[in-house]
Amino acid sequence: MPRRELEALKLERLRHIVRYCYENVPFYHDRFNAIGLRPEDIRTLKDIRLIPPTTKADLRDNYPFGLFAVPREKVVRIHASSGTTGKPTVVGYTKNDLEMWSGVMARIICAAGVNESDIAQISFGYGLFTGALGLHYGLERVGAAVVPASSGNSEKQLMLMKDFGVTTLIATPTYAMYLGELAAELGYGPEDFKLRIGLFGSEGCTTELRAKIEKRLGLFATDNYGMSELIGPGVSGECEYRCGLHFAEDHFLPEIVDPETLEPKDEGETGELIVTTLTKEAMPLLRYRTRDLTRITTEPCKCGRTHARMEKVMGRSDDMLKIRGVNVFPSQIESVIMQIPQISPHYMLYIRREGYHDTLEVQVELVDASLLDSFAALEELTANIRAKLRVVLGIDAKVKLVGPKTIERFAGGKAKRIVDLRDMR
Ligand code: DLL
Repeated sequence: MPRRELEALKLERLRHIVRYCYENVPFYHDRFNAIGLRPEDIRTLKDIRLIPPTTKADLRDNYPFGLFAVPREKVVRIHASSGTTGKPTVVGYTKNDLEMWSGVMARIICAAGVNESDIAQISFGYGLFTGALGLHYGLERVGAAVVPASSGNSEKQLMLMKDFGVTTLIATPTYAMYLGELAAELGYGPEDFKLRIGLFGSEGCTTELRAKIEKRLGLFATDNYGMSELIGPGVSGECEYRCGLHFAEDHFLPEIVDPETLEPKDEGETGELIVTTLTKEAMPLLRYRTRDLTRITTEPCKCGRTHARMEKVMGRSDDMLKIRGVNVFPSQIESVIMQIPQISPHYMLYIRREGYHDTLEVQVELVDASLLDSFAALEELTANIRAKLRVVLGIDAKVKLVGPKTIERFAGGKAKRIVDLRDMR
């Protein structure tokens, strides 16, 4: 679609969704009223700035279904991702939302070169995580044969890939690299597989790491981006030229702002991505702060697509970490630590990459040194903290107990509790 038409479509959809939110979501109704904003005040795309941003905290405050714009009977799917506290961030879909989702996914899948002759193995975990089902329905829409392998059981993954002649791998880049390593260990080379395309996403990946994965597995990989709150994967994805991720602008309206002042950034400048869902029915969001840092260009792409392109995510404006594809907030860890009387509120997090596997170590400090004398008591406490972390984070962490007053206090400064030792290359 020529950009001029696209801009007109975006405005029409924006005006519709603003009114829809105002009329159907009490949260937005109250928010607008509180500042005297009326849906009809949004006359141009720029007027979007009059609307206060929506944040993860707003989702948390309205947990679980408070932001739904439709009656419960219209919701046909519910997903969730980790929130900053123990409670997940919830998202609902109507039938139309699922149609739209598989549509935007199908675009990314086609843009990567996948078609109905492909056999696609989905090695994202099936479950509340949006990655697996998002890709699943998109691939079926395109006509590829889906192998819903889910994550884990890596030797079997390789066996399926080899025996079924899988041509397309869907995974996080880290897991794809892990599979490549394991294949080499088991004596397989790229020639043992029929892989040709990889669709990777859900976490960042440097060009260097991607090149390594491509070589090991013998495929061509594209990056795709999304987040549960907005829909899941499907928000943007690379075409065969891999010069930015085409944004599904007819469904998701992007803005780039300064994360501190929220002032708009010019095209091409780096800042935080804010997204308004233009067509979602069950849980539309106005100006959602993604916390992802990137920049956007509307320059034409060699592929002919007119949708704007965003650069690979360059970082976050908050402290969220992706560990083995799972979103982890230090505040979640803190909430667990605070509940345990035998340990102090001081902690350190060490994230390492062992081979191609991310590990999280939580170092906590004992309040009472006498506990150090009892191995059994230490073991029990460690196991207890690990179990609690597992419930809240959804992944296993290593827990290391250290003596009282041994963890740095960061007096006067901003605490630097996270040590990310991963070499992303
Ligand atoms: O990760 C959705 C998804 C699944 C996207 C599968 C692509 C493929 P969440 O679990 O809610 O959703 O995590 C969203 O992950 O705000 C980014 O920080 C990060 N992220 C997602 N895709 C990419 C990417 C899914 N391609 C958060 N590159 C987002 C870098 C990414 N970071």
